[in-house]
Amino acid sequence: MAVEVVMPRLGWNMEAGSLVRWLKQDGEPVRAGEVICLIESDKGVNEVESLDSGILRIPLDSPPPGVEVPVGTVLAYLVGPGEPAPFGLASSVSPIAREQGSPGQDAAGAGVSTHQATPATIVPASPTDSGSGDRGPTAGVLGRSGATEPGAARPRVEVSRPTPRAVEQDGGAAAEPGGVLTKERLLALYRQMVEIRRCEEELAKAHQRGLIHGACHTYVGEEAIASGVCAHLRPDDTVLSTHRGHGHALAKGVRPRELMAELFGRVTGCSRGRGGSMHLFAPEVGLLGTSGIVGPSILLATGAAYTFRLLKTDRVSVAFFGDGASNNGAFHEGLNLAAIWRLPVVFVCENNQYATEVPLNNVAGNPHVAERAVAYDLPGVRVDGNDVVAVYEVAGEAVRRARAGEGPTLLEGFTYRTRAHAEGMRDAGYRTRAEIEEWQGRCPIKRLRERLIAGGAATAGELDRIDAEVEAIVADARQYAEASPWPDPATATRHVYSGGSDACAS
Ligand SMILES: Cc1ncc(C[n+]2csc(CCOP(=O)(O)OP(=O)(O)O)c2C)c(N)n1
Ligand SMILES: [Mg+2]
Repeated sequence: MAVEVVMPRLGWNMEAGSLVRWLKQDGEPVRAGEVICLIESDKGVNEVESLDSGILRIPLDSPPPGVEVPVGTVLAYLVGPGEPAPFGLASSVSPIAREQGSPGQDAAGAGVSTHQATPATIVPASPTDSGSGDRGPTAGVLGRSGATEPGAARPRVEVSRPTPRAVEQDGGAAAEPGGVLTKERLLALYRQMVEIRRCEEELAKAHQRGLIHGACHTYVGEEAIASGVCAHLRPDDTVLSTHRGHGHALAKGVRPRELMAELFGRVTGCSRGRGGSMHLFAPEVGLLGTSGIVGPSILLATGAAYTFRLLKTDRVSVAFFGDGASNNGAFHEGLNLAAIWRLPVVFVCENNQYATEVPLNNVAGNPHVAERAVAYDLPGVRVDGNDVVAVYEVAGEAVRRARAGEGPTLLEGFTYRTRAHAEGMRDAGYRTRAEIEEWQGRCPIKRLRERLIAGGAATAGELDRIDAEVEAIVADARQYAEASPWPDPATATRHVYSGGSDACAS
């Protein structure tokens, strides 16, 4: 099916832009992640990466270079081999104008390409690994630690909170959290990473069309870390995350529908459409929040761990943060406090080597973040953050330690984001295309896929089936998000203060 290539939104308030030139010719094959054209907007000239693979077909009536057209205008198509180009069907109406209307028509992302294989050591499934889909105890999720059932103390909530998927068991979760890596668990890790990737690609497309308001920092390339860590967590364990938090939310149990609806600003979103990309909350699955402020996830997770200690539970708290945050004072304060009180917290630094455009190597006396653990007398472990099996293994030990009362651990996942810092941002000048392409080749999904096939743990057909199932879930989520209602403007001041006070409504 032909995929539209549109005038992308580059910058949060860009309304129109013009083609500078195509970097691929009509009829040339394009690989997802390749730069296909240069676009000029009021922010300057940007390279634009394709989100799909296919053969580029540029209609004769495509807007020529230098002519300004609205964001969302169709510029070209990507078609499959032998597929005719749908010239003449192109709509020149900006999807921004269509926003209130019918759901989007986008095709979903490209297939998984081949890559070097590393044989895996696969542990056979034990008879007790029956595939029940149960991720652990759920009865206490809403009731433990005296937590208020979401909505209960807020009489004027417009929509009910979504059912936690860990409770609903929709097939996206492994059996008990953690444990020996059986085939079932490996497939669950694969599914989780594909789900994150496909959601991010769909969100990037929606952002390009101007359908997502505000910033959108994708997690493409880093999926192994959220997936490998959260696979050990129970629903009543908690996660605090960052501006790049979509993957953490999904891995902790937020469903694609609620994630997408939130980014589309709809009332069915996990934060009821009031938070957007950087303010995702789903306490019912243990997502205590993502945040646009760099650093506080470390302190908030330390606080959650202190609560778990005071309540005498065995719950575990996880802080995800970037390499940039490791130079924030919160890092020192959080790790020090957690160390002296031996709190049940796992600090997970996602070292993608840049803080926006600043290389960690330039701003850290010692860029090996895990080595800083020595200063607090904690275990510090650096792991290949693009190897989900390696992440799973080190995270398993860190979560075990925390749950057993042995104290905190600092994990550093060494990784890379293969898209721009945020959607629409220029992605040149501080890193090279060659570097990006090298890391695209280390894609954690491709790596696990090849490893599973080479090790005989799964067939290509089994993995293709998972891809197709996820594709359908993500397409459904996109339609659900677009079809969902906006929050009622009259309710804008609700939920600002705790207690559901109506005093703020006027
Ligand atoms: C306290 C604070 N300082 C600065 C910023 C601006 N800012 C937003 S994202 C970012 C880079 C963060 O880098 P890193 O922690 O490595 O996370 P990454 O974006 O690489 O995932 C910065 C500096 C901010 N949001 N909060
Ligand atoms: Mg970073």
